[in-house]
Amino acid sequence: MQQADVFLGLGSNLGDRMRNLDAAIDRLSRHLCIRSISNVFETEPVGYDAQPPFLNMACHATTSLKPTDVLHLTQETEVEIGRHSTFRNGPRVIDIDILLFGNICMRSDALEIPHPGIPVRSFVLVPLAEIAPDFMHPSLQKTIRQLLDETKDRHWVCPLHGGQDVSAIR
Ligand code: PH2
Ligand code: MG
Ligand code: MG
Repeated sequence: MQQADVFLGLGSNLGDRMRNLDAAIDRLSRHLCIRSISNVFETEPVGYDAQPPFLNMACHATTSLKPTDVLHLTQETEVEIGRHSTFRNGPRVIDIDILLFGNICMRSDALEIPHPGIPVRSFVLVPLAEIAPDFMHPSLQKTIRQLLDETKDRHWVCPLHGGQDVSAIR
């Protein structure tokens, strides 16, 4: 099968958040070809206030796997890193979401691609815009940079380490 570009969004707000993100990238890299990762941002919780701030980042990979296979990989990886089920928008050790998968648009009970949160979540758009500013959202027909410019989401998103490239110090 042909290689497809897949963009993942990662988040953690329980335990050693940076270590959880690191472990996720490390495990994903055994099955996907990781092309780039964004900086890590500390972000205000969205959807449920009474929880610690998240660390969020995005990752670009190429793969010959199908979207459902990547979904299973992300779910397996979440469990391996120690995710236990909480509630919708609640705190989590690790969350790995498929944001974009080439120009595929699909919707099932288990999986919606593109991720519906992209245009309305700055914690997704800011890291994604670092690694894929010119990528065209296949259904909205706008680039990630445009979606970031236009989003109305005003929850805070702060670069860690003063905007330094954290991949260099990890
Ligand atoms: N994930 C959620 C709900 N709210 N808020 C932030 N800041 N970052 C997240 O990753 C996040 C969230 C559900 O997946
Ligand atoms: Mg999520
Ligand atoms: Mg998720």
